[in-house]
Amino acid sequence: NRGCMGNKATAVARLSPGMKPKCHIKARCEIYPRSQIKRFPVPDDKVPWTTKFPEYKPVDYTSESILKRPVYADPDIRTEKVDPPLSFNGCDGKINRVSHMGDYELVDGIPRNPQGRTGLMGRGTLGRWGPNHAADPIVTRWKVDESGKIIKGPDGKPVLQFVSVQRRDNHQWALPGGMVDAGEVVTATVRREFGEEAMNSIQMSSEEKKRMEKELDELFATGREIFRGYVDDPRNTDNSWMETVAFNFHDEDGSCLGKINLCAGDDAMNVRWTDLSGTLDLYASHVDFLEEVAKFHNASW
Ligand code: RP5
Repeated sequence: NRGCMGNKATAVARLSPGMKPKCHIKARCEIYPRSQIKRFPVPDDKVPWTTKFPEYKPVDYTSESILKRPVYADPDIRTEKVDPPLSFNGCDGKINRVSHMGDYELVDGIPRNPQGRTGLMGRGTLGRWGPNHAADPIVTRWKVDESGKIIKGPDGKPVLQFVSVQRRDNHQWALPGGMVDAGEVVTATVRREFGEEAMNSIQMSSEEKKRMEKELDELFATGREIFRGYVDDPRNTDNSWMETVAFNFHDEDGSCLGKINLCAGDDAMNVRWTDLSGTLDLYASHVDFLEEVAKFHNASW
């Protein structure tokens, strides 16, 4: 049953033309995030499951905090009998286990990363077996000088700016995205996460929150889907991985964003406007989404 409640993430990978899924790199980072666990090294040519790799012995790691079963985490299906079994490639009530990349394989009942080997099995710090769904807002405006004239980049094209946050867990700059809550639609996730991470809505009074919701209405009314699929996230494992839907909310004349007060909150320690450019170094595969945004607006890259 694909008719998941809430999250309308579906099984179709909608990569824009020319945006081929790349071989994952960050999902093979040497040391697994927030641990001292070393991944089994996987050379580029051994990433696809279809390539034989008899010496492959991935490290088995699921963090203590995930094994303690916070609300968003699945049971350990390798050690516990789960009845009824988790509905992989389908939905468990409000939990969406459908991949944007199409059906994923199950090996001995355990999902297998559709992008290939990562050097680590288990769930690492991810809660779900299989896809862990997120959503990312890409809020953009043109960069202007004091007189309001749009500034051009070295390639002569106008420069776009986007709202970036500095992640508290690894201090890397990233899009202010986050996990889709059970039953939540992705369009609600992007708006909620933007509020929490880039406007610090969690610390607002109900009055301030109401005002913020109004300010965000206009900006979030027209979003364009930029990317839907696998994220090359350093937390990915052979059995659990991140997927996202990224939307671009563009304020052409700066009128919506003029009213918005950026303030870091929740998992973000800093927030700022950052110029789009091919030299950006961002968390996971966020740079790839921004390149698409630059192309769409014919902006400097
Ligand atoms: C990335 O992790 C997604 O693109 C999204 O930005 C983020 C969601 O995870 P948390 O920020 O909630 O840790 O893969």
